[in-house]
Amino acid sequence: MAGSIDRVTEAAAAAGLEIEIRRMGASTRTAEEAAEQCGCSTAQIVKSLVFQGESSGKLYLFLVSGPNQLDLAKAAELVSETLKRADPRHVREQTGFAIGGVSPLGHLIDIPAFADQTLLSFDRVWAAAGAHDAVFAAEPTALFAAARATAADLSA
Ligand code: 5CA
Repeated sequence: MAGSIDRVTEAAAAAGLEIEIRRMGASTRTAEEAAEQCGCSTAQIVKSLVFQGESSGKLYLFLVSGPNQLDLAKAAELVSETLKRADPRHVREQTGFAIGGVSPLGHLIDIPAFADQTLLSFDRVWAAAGAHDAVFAAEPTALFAAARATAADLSA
C-alpha cells in the first residue's frame, strides 16, 4: 500500500524511536518467514494482530510473539468485550496496512494496543514495517512505548 512504510517511519520518528526499515527482497509475511529473513528466532518476531470488539466494533492491536497464540479470553478481559478476528479488508481500510505487513506503529486510526510480555525477555525484536517484505528491529520496551502498547499476559 502506497505510503504505509512512510507512515511507519514517521510514527517512529514522532515517538522518538530510532529504526531502520529493511526491505528484505523476500517475503516476511509470516512470523516464520520473517525470522528466516532476519536471522532471529520466531519468538523475536512481533506479530501485529488486529481484532475487533464484538459489541463496539472497535479495532484493537495485539503485539504477539511469533510462536504464541493470542488468548481470546485474556484479551477480552483487557478490552472489556469479546473479540473476533478483524476482516482483512476492514483492517486495510481502517489501519492502512494489509495483513502480513501490519506494523505496530503508523496506523491511520488511533488504535488501543496491548503487547505480549514474553517479548520483553529479548534485547531486540523484529516487527513488520508496512509491507510484505519490510521489517525493523527495536528494543521491546521502546517499541511498546512507541506503539503506546500495554504489556500484558495475553498469550495462550
Ligand atoms: N510480517 C509478518 C511478521 S512481522 C506478519 O505480519 N505476521 S503477522 O502474524 O502479524 O501477520 C500475519 C497474521 O495475519 C497471521 O498470523 C494471522 O493471524 C493474520 N491473518 C492471516 N490471514 C488472515 C485473515 N484472513 N483475516 C485476518 N487475519 C489474518
